[in-house]
Amino acid sequence: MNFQTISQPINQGWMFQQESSSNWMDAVVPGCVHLDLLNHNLIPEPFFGLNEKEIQWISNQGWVYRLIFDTEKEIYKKKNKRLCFNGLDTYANIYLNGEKIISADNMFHPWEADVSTILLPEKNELIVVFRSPLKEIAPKMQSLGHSLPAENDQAGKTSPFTRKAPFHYGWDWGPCFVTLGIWKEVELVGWNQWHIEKVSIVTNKLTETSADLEVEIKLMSESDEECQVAISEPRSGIVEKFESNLVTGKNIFKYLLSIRDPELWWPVGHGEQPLYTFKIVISSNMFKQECTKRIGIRDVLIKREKGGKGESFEIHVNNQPIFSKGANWIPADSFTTRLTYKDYERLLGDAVKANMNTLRVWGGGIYEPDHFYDICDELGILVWQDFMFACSMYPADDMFLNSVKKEAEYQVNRLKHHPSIILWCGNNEIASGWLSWGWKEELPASVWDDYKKLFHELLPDVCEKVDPSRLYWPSSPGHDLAQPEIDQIYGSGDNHYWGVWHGGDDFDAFENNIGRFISEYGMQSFPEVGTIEKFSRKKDLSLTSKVFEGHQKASLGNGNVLKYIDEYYTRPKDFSRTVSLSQIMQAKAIRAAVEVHRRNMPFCMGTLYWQLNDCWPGPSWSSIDYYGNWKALHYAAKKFYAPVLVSITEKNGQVEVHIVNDQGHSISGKLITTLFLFNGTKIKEISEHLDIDPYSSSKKLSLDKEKLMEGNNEAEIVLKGILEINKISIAESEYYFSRPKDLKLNKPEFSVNYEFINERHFIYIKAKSHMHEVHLNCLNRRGLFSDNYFNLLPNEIKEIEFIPDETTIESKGALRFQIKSLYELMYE
Ligand code: BMA
Repeated sequence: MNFQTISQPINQGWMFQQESSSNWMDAVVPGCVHLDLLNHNLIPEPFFGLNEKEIQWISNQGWVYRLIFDTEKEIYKKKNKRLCFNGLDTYANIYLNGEKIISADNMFHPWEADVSTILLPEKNELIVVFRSPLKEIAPKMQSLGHSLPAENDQAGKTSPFTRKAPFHYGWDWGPCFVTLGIWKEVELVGWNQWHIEKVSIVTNKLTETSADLEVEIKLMSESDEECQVAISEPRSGIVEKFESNLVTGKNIFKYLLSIRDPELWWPVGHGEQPLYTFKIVISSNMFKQECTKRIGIRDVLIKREKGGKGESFEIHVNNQPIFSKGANWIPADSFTTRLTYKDYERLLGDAVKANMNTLRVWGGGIYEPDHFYDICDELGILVWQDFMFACSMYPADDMFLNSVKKEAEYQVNRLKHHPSIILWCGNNEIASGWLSWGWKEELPASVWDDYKKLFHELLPDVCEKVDPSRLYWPSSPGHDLAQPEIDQIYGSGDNHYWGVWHGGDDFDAFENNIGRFISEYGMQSFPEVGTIEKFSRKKDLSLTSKVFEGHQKASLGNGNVLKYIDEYYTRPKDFSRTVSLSQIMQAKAIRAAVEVHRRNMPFCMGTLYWQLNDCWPGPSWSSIDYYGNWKALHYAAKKFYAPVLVSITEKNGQVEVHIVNDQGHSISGKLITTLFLFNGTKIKEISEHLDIDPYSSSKKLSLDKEKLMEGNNEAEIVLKGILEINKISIAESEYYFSRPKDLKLNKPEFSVNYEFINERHFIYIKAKSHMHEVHLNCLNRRGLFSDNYFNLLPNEIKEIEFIPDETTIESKGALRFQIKSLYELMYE
């Protein structure tokens, strides 16, 4: 039996040229014009120096892509032939053999055309003519009479009018590269009598003993005929066969299936991630067609219960409240088409390595590719999914609304089977912008009516129709499903807290700005010197060089990083130390925030810092830089997001030790709280047996600070809390009573041993004196350390494993490590 539908990839052999030129050059599809020009050395490396500015001309031009291709015989024989562009960025007319078949204006959904009558067996000419997205919009804007806010847009503020990744136009952590191109795969699809358009599998009802699923198959047929539908799934043992009748036109088949004693999908840290892979085979007289769909079975609910100032915002998975720990995700490259599966695997793996269980796909980027969500399903990462609207007001004319409708329907349909996705969110910070950033005062009220049409009518309608199982949350931050009249309320819904960084507040301010779910807050740092060297010449390695400033996109800029360094640390003598210290400062800020949020569980049930990753090398709020290097913050996250946290704080003259347990089981252990002088002398030790409830946060110890100190100098004291089970430490934390710049740090003395055992690299550091913020760096190999940025007391020995990056080429010779601490950064 032959396959009913077959497809031919149309990605090889493309050429491109500037519109007015006649010089065809090889192109890579999927790709974009910037990368094609780079491949031909026609533009300089976009991230290097100030090259960003030099290549802005690209987006003002028209670009043409062309392919001559033969149709595969089997496809040509098919009665119906469809050409499908899975993604076009963005304004393009497409011609096949001289006939216009597609006119595209939205990068976020596929564009298809029936080419049955145009396609030739050989030498088809396919031409894609891209128009400049900037020039396209300029006349439209003029006729509007007012502009729409788009503060991050560095290319003429046209971005709100175009359904294209907002960050392409620049952001406060990324460059402006307004790309054009065929950014997703192209394929030719052929079939005869019938064709599967869509398959969806949803869980209708979930009880402890069974999961009731509904499989829906949408088919188009050109005849009435009998068919058989076979559905199988190995994990559950499902093997079912159904007899059906196809009718001419649209067919929707629905089948109810039940999985007995389903294995439930859980976020990482709370259980396993079993996935069920369904195979659906449809066969008629002469043909068959099959497809697969992988799902996870779980129940998800965002509990919004009234109380206090407003409503809670709690993620419940399988009736279990989950404290959400993670970060905001931005596109991992300015040119996303060159990202590989491995890039996604590494970044998402790094999120889990740092004990994260949630990522927010932020609305200024792209709807990520299928494998992003597949990997999240496999790793147990919960995904907060924004629609791609951020920090701008948007038009709502019929054409725009229709375009968004098509985009939203496509994306929700594409993604809804992923167990990892927990909610749909309309936009990033647009309600805030209108209500608090002065937009309301400057713009006509009709702009707010347009907002309503998009985020309170169109998008919730699509979600309700296509995926009623998830919450649609109109905007982040938000406190209500209705169009809001006031901006965020701390104590209701989700919050973005930017008093630290944008508002210049001290880190203590996190304590006074706790919400029910904090979906953004952050602190900038500089990426490591090796990363900066990739875009700078030696002479540019300074905070005030044009190149370094050119890579700093935030308005408060490098000065704000220095301001925070100055508040907590002593400013280093040179650039490289300042870079390292910026990371230590950033980690300190975010740790302060997360510990506050976790201590306040269950009032607060989620914390996502801004931002996990970068789209290019430069200063930003990320914890992992563009090249995948972990900043100090990412190492800190591994500790402050650990399932069990010891958190020490001061309040009203009391020193408090809190324990947070994110696990579903209770803990019986010993909390040992010890006050040390930096010279190693133990001033006091309090040891207590504790029973800690599952999913709990509680104050376990409260000590009068004055008594505790016994008159010792705060500047040379550290309080250490260790939670032990059977003499093994499961969580520990150190607390210093002064800001680092006021601590009495001495030049560290230590010895180091290196061992290579069973192909593994171990480093042992034995401290002879107190060492604060000890950090290791491997000088000739990329890799990760099992721990980094830690403190040691005299005579403490720390074992650290170095795990080299498998993908980098083995460098010759022994590994060389550099070990430094805060002292060397501030005083040498
Ligand atoms: C947030 C985000 C981004 C921005 C970040 C840092 O509010 O939504 O728009 O990059 O702040 O300013």
